[in-house]
Amino acid sequence: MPVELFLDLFSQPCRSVFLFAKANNIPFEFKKVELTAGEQYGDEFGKISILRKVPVMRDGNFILTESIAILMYMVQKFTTPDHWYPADLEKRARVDEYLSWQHTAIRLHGSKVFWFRAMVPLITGAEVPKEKMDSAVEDLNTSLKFFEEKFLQDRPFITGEKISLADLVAVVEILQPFGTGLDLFKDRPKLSAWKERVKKELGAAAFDEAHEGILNAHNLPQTFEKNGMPEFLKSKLQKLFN
Ligand SMILES: N[C@@H](CCC(=O)N[C@@H](CS)C(=O)NCC(=O)O)C(=O)O
Repeated sequence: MPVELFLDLFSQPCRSVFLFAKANNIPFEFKKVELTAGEQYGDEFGKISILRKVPVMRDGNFILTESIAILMYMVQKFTTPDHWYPADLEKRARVDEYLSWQHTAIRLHGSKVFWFRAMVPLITGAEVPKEKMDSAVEDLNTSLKFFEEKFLQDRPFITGEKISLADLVAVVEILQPFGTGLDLFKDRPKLSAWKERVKKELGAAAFDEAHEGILNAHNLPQTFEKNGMPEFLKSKLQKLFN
């Protein structure tokens, strides 16, 4: 029986799990959890995870949350090529270093910029004040500078010549704020060339499939017109940014 992956491709960690499974020909059943419709708070999903976040993986009776844990589980379970999570001590440590850093850097700041540019105006009907927006973009720019100068340097990929989990997790996070029309690649030729290499390694078709929703984030208003604006998003917004 294939593993079941509970996903919404609007979510960065879901895209990393999805793309990893695709790139490694891991058979899986795609269980859609529509976040904008609040399906993560329904009874059905509550039986899968009381954390009420995606991604979640179910392999037989074994249920696993947290994208990084899911990726590492798949690495071992499906014995994927070494470069994803190298056995070499120092290379593996580089992957671990990036995966540990990114939560409170690119993920945090990129998500904030995504919310400020795409979600807040939809939920509140008002733009985020300029100083708040500028400060969020500045934090993201600082993280991207660290990404280029410390993690990528002049290598094709974070650990060297080959793609790893670190590149995968990085690219899906960077594309989240990019999806709001903020061209983060414009004056960053190194970052841009790296993104194209990562896309090629993951497979352009799967990459485009995974990012189709987020790269059309301008269609979110229509989604909410269809589904209505869920209450949970309003309270989530308050908790996140007040
Ligand atoms: N650390 C978790 C983060 C999971 C997470 O935050 N998922 C978000 C989407 S990106 C979610 O499901 N949000 C639903 C909600 O908070 O209502 C991971 O890497 O899997």
